[in-house]
Amino acid sequence: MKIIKSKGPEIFDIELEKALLAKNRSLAKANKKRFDRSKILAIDIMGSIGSGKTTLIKAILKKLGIGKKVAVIAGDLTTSIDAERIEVEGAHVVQVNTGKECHLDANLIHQAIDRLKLDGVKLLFIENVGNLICPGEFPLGAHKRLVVTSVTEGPYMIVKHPYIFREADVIVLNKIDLAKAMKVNPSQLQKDAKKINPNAPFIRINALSGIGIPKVINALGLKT
Ligand SMILES: Nc1nc2c(ncn2[C@@H]2O[C@H](COP(=O)(O)OP(=O)(O)O)[C@@H](O)[C@H]2O)c(=O)[nH]1
Ligand SMILES: [Mg+2]
Repeated sequence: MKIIKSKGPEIFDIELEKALLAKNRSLAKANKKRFDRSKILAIDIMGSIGSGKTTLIKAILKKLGIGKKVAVIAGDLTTSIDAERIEVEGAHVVQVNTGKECHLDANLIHQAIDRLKLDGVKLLFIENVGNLICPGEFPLGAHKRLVVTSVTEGPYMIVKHPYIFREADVIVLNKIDLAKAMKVNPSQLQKDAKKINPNAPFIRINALSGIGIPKVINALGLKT
């Protein structure tokens, strides 16, 4: 733990146990090798509770229309609601309940892979547990990490969570239909994101209506 002295209030900077993170990273590498062996593209979907992770996965599946060739691992504290919502799109879904854990980790994914019927599966979505803090530090072995944020989370969501947005390969701003009502300026959020992570495409979407979904599909390197 570092204590940062500044002119304002005292700031405590707590680092997670290094060994724990290193172990997770090495398991993540093993997961990635496993995906590569099976020629599966794995995508980790992160974001706050209610940002639209499940709705986005459903919208992508609808647009791609490749049903059973897609598998989804749905992380949730205690329920299987999202797994059931995604299953109706025809994907094979495995639910991972994390109890009190605020993120999935590479070991949980390793166990979930064993439960997945991977024959013929080309694409795997992993819906991470909903928050913008813990999942960033725990790569799962996915080839791409996407962060969904939404205008209903207010104007400071990106500046307050630089670590997870830095981790992202693709950043998605959802619920643009509600931007005016929320008095949130999508261009400002885009500027905030570009400052933290200039390389990640920033895509504005409405996951319910489908606006922007083709751009997300393109940014993830998926084919329609
Ligand atoms: N207005 C609007 N609502 C959305 C949009 N995307 C998702 N929602 C709604 O937001 C709520 C949370 O979405 P969900 O996908 O369950 O979020 P998750 O917790 O991140 O998986 C649901 O009621 C969705 O219907 C959007 O683009 N616009
Ligand atoms: Mg969800």
